[in-house]
Amino acid sequence: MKNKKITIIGVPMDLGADRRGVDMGPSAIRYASVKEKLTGLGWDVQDHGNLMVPTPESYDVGELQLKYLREITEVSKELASTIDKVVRTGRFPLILGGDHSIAIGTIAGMAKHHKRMGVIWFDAHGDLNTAETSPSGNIHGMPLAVGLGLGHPDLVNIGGFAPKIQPENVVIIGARQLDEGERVLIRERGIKVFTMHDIDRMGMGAVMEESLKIVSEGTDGVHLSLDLDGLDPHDAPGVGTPVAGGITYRESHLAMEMLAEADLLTSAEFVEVNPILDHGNRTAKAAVALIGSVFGEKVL
Ligand code: 6HN
Ligand code: MN
Ligand code: MN
Ligand code: MN
Repeated sequence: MKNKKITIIGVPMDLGADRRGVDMGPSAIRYASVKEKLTGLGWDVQDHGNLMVPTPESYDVGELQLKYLREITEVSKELASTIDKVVRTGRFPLILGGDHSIAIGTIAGMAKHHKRMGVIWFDAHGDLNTAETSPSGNIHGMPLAVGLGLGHPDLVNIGGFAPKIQPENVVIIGARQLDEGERVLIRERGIKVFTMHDIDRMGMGAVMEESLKIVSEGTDGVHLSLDLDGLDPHDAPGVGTPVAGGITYRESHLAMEMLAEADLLTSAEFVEVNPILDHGNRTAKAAVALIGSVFGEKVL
């Protein structure tokens, strides 16, 4: 992050999840002063505004194992090309969601610029489902699989090439709810997962040291995809699919600070903030605090 120029892109996407409200995530994060936070840290911040996302009530859900596939595909393409343009101007893309299906577009856009991209997937979930394994048909449970080239061809082939990322360059941190098909995929592809069990045993410091190695070795860029439900629901109650027993506020800050020190990131997204389910915008405030840490905020 040499030139300290960021472009914020909001994606008010809620077609990938069952519960409405996550489309207000970008507004909640802006309201929690994300721009002021970054400006205060010396970044040149441009806000691209929000992409247009269709309203679910005015569209047909389509295939039940791939809800709103058509609309999500269109928004993903738009996001990928927006990110491509931002990167071409030498700016760091910071994407605000919206549900986690937006990572399909983010990864597609970034993979155009990074042949071997490392990915840090901070999440209670694996997001490694396909239509065949998904218990819900919700595409927000599928974006990491799509990046790996698995899933519906309309999603997998966005940008005209696949796969976008390789399993050996991916690390999942904070997992505590995986579906059976996801477990199989993790074993088959050898994806490194630090579950809550691992975080408890090793401590977040050691988990991050190993994670940074995995995403940096042989790669030419690193994307951070941070689902706020990776945090404990006590610290981030405003998410659609909360799972008890998550990463603490302090652990998550340590992770972000270690990422900042490593200076590896080439893009970042913060997703799944749902203000309707939140208490006093706490989850959006946590997102902004984490954004501060990952972009260089220090106590001393
Ligand atoms: N997220 N594994 C569940 C599913 O429906 O596929 C939950 C997915 C949650 C996705 O939180 O980004
Ligand atoms: Mn909407
Ligand atoms: Mn999640
Ligand atoms: Mn997720």
